[in-house]
Amino acid sequence: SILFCSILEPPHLPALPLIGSLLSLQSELQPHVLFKELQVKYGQTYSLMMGSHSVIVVNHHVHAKEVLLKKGKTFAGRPRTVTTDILTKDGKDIAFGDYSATWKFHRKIVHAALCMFGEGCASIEKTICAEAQSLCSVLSEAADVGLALDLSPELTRAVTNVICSLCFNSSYCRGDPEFENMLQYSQGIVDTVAKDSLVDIFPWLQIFPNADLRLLKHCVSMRDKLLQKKFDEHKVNYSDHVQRDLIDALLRAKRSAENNNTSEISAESVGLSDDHILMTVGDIFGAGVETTTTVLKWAITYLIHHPEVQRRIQDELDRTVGDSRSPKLTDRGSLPYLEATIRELLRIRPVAPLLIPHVALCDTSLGDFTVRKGTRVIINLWALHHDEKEWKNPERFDPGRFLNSEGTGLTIPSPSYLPFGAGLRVCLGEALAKMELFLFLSWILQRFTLTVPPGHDLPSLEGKFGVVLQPAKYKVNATIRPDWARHKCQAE
Ligand code: HEM
Ligand code: PLO
Repeated sequence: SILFCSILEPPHLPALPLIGSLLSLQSELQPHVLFKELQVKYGQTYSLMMGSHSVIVVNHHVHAKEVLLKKGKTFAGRPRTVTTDILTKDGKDIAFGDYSATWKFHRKIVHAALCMFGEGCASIEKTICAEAQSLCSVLSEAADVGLALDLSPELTRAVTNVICSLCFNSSYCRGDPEFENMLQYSQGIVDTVAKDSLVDIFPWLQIFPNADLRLLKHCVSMRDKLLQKKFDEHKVNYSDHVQRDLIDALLRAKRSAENNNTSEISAESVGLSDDHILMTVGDIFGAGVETTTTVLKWAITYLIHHPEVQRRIQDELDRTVGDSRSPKLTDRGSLPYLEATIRELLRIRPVAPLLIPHVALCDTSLGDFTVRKGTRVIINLWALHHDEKEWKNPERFDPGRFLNSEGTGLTIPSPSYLPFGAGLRVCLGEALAKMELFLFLSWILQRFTLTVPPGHDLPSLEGKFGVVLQPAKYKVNATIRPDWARHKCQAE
């Protein structure tokens, strides 16, 4: 018999100009929403050209898992883009660095360091709780005088200090000029790198304003100066015997690679330049701050929209923790509704709705489709998390989805749920992020009820797409809960 070698390509969008017109017809749609809508016409997996790059968009969990897990190594590449090259000195970091021996080595060291100073370490809980305390005292001062606050800078400082302690073994006070400076350049990077993906990934925005590129370069150089300063301080005080933080761990890995001449390790040490270490720390810092802060902001937004969810979390806290002490990590098991709320937040407003693009490292396939080496793959997590076949009424905020039928334990009701990605490129900070979200939210809700100031509209639930999906800015009233106020009086 004759074997036919058939090459099946995914359904292809017409040439670029049409996408441009599609977008101008529906200019309200953000990329993740547009990609979800295009399924109606082209199916769950389709391809399109962006400039000279062939791109596949995946909207269903079966193909998503084939890319991330089953063929994880084949699809572990990252594309190079104009702005991520500026941010990471041509991919010398983990998140935007292409798959290579150096990348693997870096990821391994950082993973081990995060285990040592993060998940597996009691002191990170202390650090988070100290920041929660300081955050709550700011809220308390505002509550006392009935002042409505934009919580964003306060949440950012709290989260930044946790990462500072992890990376640099240091922290910032309110109003510290170095911290204010950091707030500024970070926002500049988020605003412009966000558009970055748009340069290379979304061709209709290819006309990249030069002003943005200038701003990005300026902000990156401010960031690099700060990282360099911290790095130099660490080099001076370095000792092989004490590892205080992530920089020490990276320095130690570098030294031991340099002192070790076995061929395998010295080959790897090629990748341990100072620039690599700096860019890796920049990644952990940036990822650690922007993601967790964003989720906290979404949490507050949704809690304000859903006072009944807030009340139920508070009831759960009152029953299990009470008001004579603060929540701690060991309470996590007895606060399933709070955990379910965090899961629902990560579903309904995924931090990275399109993940970071993946790249096929060799000729391969996806389902029945042929995929050529170098093809970029966008996993539309937004489509997975809003798939009507998997989630009843996907735009409804309902933490109950993640509870079992008795409401006593947690479940994941659908395989179409990947807030941290999966496989070789899975998020490195998942455990840390979950600890922070749990502690910050439980501390806040034990003490306060959050509402919009009287006469204000509820904040918008529509996110702004970028390198992270950001909620709008708005002011919040924190009211001290009656029980907590009584408790405070007794304590005084
Ligand atoms: C990558 C989600 C917090 C460090 C990612 C990816 C997602 C994600 C979706 C991309 C996976 C892919 O491209 O396939 C989240 C969410 C967070 C969070 C939802 C908070 C709730 C953090 C934190 C850190 C971190 C706190 C650092 C301490 C990283 C790094 C990568 C990454 C380094 C790149 C991994 C790689 O490319 O190999 N994260 N993240 N993330 N995340 Fe997170
Ligand atoms: C955030 C701004 C920082 O100044 C630099 C930075 C580094 C790593 C990025 C992060 C930014 C945004 C969120 C990213 C993270 C790596 C993984 C994470 C993209 C740009 C996610 C959610 O995928």
